[in-house]
Amino acid sequence: MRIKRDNRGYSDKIEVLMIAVIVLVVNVAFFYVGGYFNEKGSVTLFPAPDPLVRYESNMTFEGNQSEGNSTFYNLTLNKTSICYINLSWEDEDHGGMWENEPDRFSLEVTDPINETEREEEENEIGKEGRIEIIFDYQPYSMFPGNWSLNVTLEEAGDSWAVGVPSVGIEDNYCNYTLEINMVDFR
Ligand SMILES: [Ca+2]
Ligand SMILES: [Ca+2]
Ligand SMILES: [Ca+2]
Repeated sequence: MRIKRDNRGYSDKIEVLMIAVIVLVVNVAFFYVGGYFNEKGSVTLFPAPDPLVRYESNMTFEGNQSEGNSTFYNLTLNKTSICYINLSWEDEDHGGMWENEPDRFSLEVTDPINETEREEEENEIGKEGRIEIIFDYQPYSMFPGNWSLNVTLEEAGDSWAVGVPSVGIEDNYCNYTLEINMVDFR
């Protein structure tokens, strides 16, 4: 009987040891498989997906636009999650005696699925003018395709002599910069 009791005690110890080993193995397995506790406290067996990588590509065009006329751009752009289209211009400075009235541009952009956005702005006197149009497809992306852009100098305000309103210099044109910035997450 004693021997049997001793044996039973010994086998109980083995069972406890086995359980301890299993717990240790499971913990180590979790560590290597990448299991982790998420914020809610439940266990996930797979690691979180890699964060998306940001890809960027740019195009820049410069032009000299005559008053009342347009320049069209037909472009094939990359796959993009967000497309920023920026038109900027600086009205000519005719010197301290002259005040050059604002130039007013419009920018119209059509994407590959025929969505169109149009903005029209004039510069403050003596300052840079700017139009920004943003196409945001997040969390999706627009496939590579044809975009059309239309830059129009709607009006080029003329220069007038300060204090002599009837004396002017014609302003018939304006230089501009058109920038396209495509951002994609993959
Ligand atoms: Ca003019
Ligand atoms: Ca002007
Ligand atoms: Ca001008």
